[in-house]
Amino acid sequence: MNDQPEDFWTRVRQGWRVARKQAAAALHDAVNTETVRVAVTGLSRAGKTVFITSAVQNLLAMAEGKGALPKFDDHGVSDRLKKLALRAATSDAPRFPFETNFAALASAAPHWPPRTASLAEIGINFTIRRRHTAGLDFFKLREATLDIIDYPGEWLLDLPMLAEDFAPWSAETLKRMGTGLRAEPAKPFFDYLRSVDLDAPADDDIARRLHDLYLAYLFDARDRLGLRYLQPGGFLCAPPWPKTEAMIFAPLPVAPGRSLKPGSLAALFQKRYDLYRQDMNAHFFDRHFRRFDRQIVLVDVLGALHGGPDVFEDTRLAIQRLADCFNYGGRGMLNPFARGISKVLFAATKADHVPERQRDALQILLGRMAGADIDQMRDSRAVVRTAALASVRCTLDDRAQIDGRDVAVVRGLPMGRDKLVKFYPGEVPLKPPEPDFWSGSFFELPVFQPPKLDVKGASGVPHIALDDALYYLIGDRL
Ligand SMILES: Nc1nc2c(ncn2[C@@H]2O[C@H](COP(=O)(O)OP(=O)(O)OP(=O)(O)O)[C@@H](O)[C@H]2O)c(=O)[nH]1
Ligand SMILES: [Mg+2]
Repeated sequence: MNDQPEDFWTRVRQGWRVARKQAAAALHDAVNTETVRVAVTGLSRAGKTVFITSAVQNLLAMAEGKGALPKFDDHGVSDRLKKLALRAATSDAPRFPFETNFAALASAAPHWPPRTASLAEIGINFTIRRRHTAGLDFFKLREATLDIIDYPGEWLLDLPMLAEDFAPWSAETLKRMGTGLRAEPAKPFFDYLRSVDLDAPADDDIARRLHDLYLAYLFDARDRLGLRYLQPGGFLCAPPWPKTEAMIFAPLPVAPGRSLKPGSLAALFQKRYDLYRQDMNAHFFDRHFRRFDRQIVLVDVLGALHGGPDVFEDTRLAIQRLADCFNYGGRGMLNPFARGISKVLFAATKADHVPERQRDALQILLGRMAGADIDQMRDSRAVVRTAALASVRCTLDDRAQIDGRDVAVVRGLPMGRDKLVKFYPGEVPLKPPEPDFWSGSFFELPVFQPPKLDVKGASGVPHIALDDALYYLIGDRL
C-alpha cells in the first residue's frame, strides 16, 4: 500500500527524531562512559581476596564521605563523585562474594574470608563529575565502571607454562623437585617413576598412579611446606573447565627435541600437557586475563621471609617468572596478555606486620625479588611501580625493650588469643638475603585477627597505603 504524502513525511520526521536521539545517546555513551579492568593477581595466599574486599568497602565508604581513602580526597575525586554503586552480576563471570567476605571480616568474631576456589568478578559503577566540562552540560557527568576479578593464585603460575613445551617444562620441574625442601615429598613420585618404561605403550593404571603421586607431592609442598611455585596450578585448584582424562599427566624425563614413540606414555602425557595449556589459555587467560587495563601483582614477601631460604627462593623465582611474563620487551609469545595493560603495580602485602620504619625496606626488597625484569619494564610502555601495603590494618606501631634495646614493634591480637601482643618481626633485608641471614631465628609471623569493624561498613576498613595503590591504578581514569 502506498503512503499518503503527509503520512510519509510524518514518518520521516519521526524517524529523524528517533535517529537523532539514538545518535545523541550513542555519542553520550561513547564520550561519557568507560570501563577500567583491573587484574588483581598474586601467588596463592598473597592477599588478593582481602585486597579486593577492603578496596570495595573503602570505595563505598569514600563515596559516603568517610575519608576512607585520603588520596582520593586529596585529588578531589570524592568531591566530584555523585554516585557509586556495585554492579549486579554479569553473564561474564560469577560475582565476587563481596558481601559475604566483608561480613566475615566485620562479624562479632572477626575472621578472614576463605581461600578462593574459582574465578569471580565485581563491577563498581562510578557516576562522577568531570574535572573540566568546557561549559557543556553534555560532558558534565561521566560513568566509569571498575571491573576487578579474583581467582585462585594457583592458576596464575600456569602463565609461564604457555611458553614452554612439555620436555623443557618437565626438565625444569623435575630438577626443582629433586632439590632442597622438595626432594623429600617428591621421593615417592621419583621412586615410582624409575620403575616406569616411558616408551612402552601407554597404560591407564600407570598413568593414573604417576599423576596421583605427582598430585600428592604438589599438595604436600603447598600445604605443609608453604611452597608456591607449583605447576600446573589447575591440579591444585580445579580449573575453569570440567576435569577430564586429559588432565591425567605429570612431568616426565624426556629429552627436548626428541620425537616420542607414538602411543607411548611419554607421547600421551605430552599430548595431554598441550591440551591442558590450550584449555587454560581458552578458558582463563584468553577469556579474562587478556582484557585487562591495569595489573596489580600482590606478593606476601614477609610470608616468604618467614618460610625460610627454600620458601623465599621459591617465591622469588615465581615472582621473577611472572615479571618476565608481563614484560613487554621480553618473551614475545606472552606479550599479548599484557597488550592493553598500561600500569603495573607489584605490592608487598600484609605490611601491618612490620612497623612503619621497615615498610620501605619491604618495598625495596620486593623490587629486587622481581629482578632485572622489573627495571626493564620501567622503560617499556607500561609504568611499573612497587609498593608495600596492608589491605586490612590489624596492628598499631609500638615500641618494646628487647635484650636491653628499644626497638620498633607492632601490637595486635593474634587469632584465637584474647590479649594484645607486641610483636618484633625481625629486620627486613633490603635485598634477597645471603645464606648467613637464615642462621638467626627470624620472622615469627602470627595471623592477626582483623580489627573490629562496623558491620554496615560506614567508616571503611583501616589499611596502610591501600589508597595510594588504588589511586595509582585507577585515579587517572576517574
Ligand atoms: N594482617 C594482615 N593479614 C592479611 C592481610 N591481607 C591478607 N592477610 C592474611 O592473608 C591471608 C590470605 O589472604 P587472601 O586474601 O585470602 O589471599 P588470596 O591471595 O586470595 O589467597 P588464595 O585465594 O588462596 O589464592 C588472610 O586469610 C589473612 O590471614 C592484611 O592486610 N593484613
Ligand atoms: Mg583468594
